[in-house]
Amino acid sequence: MNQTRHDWTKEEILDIYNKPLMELLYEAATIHRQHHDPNTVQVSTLLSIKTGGCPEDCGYCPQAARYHTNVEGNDLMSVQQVKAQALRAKASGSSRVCMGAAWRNVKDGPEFDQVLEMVRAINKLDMEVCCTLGMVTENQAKRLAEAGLYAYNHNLDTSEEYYTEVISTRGYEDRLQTIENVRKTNVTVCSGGIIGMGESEEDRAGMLVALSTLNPQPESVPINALVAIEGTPMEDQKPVEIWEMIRMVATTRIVMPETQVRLSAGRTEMTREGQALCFFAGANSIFAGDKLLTTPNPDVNEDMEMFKQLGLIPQKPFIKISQPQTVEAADSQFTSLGEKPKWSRPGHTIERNELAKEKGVVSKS
Ligand code: SAM
Ligand code: DTB
Ligand code: SF4
Repeated sequence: MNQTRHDWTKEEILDIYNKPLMELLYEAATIHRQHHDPNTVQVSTLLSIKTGGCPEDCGYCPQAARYHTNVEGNDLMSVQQVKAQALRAKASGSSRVCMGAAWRNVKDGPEFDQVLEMVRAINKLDMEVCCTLGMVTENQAKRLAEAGLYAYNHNLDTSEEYYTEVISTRGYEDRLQTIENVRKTNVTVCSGGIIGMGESEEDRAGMLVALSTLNPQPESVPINALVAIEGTPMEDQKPVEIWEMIRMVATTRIVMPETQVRLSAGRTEMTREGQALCFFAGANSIFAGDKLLTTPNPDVNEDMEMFKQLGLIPQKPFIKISQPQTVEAADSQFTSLGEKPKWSRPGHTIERNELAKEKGVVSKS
């Protein structure tokens, strides 16, 4: 059995990524079988609990307030609404709910307290709860853990070098710091990225170096194909080819043998055969439900039909790590610190992000 390594180099990863496809598939599938049941796939449902109006300038994101996309912003959902959606997700076969908020970072206060109640409510439904709320402090991560959070998603998105071409409102080190803060708790780490943003193969390998050299490696790594959204700086990016996705999934599987590799955004553009090759190459997790956060995803019935065709079975919750205990707010050991951490603001200018911002203003006038 392959040992998990934390010293992968970019050159080694590039060599893997560029292997003849049959060799790459064989190697990835072999490693996959050593560490996982190849017929089981973890199924998560995304829930956008706070949509749009985000102050960040992530060049791929339809929820950034500065771009002129068709996303309609919403206030934070209520705990009751979230619970109802989670029950629906459970009934359709999901073992995990991932709640996303269009925030730069979590701010202590009533909205965060409400999110903690959502975590409590979903954990009590015996489902894995994941949150993706932007940057968090150690205290905030501890409060999420205490409420019963199972996973925290915080993507590195790309290589450190290419990051500055995508986002100017925060630095790579902020992302790493948040992952470190989550690691100080028992909450598992979910961190991955996006392909198809104009990055090079070196950047893809660079992102996998950054993820695989974390110790421990993330328990879950989502690989997203860019969903190119009109109005964002990346609206004209050409679609990711299925072969790139297969290579990226296989390489991720080889360098992070124990992690759950999630075939994430972009599945509406993939055929069943293409997805089957991704599962063969080591993907063992998907987002189900007809919506990701703001964009379409395959219908859940279609996915269940695909599972049946491929002989795949949805993974039960808490197979890898046992269910966390929920501590009620009244019994919490932690208080809100009202911290104002100094997350960085690199402030470099990304021309295409600036252009996208202006384009909307011009077309409106
Ligand atoms: N605001 C929080 C943050 O940025 O961490 C959480 C929500 S954010 C939408 C979560 C992730 O969704 C991003 O890190 C990015 O990887 C992914 N994402 C956003 N827009 C996307 C797009 N158009 N295509 C593919 N992935 C996307
Ligand atoms: C992840 O890596 N992909 C998900 C989840 N984590 C939060 C989000 C994909 C979003 C795609 C664009 C949208 O629907 O807005
Ligand atoms: Fe905001 Fe997250 Fe979108 Fe960036 S990816 S603009 S932080 S919601």
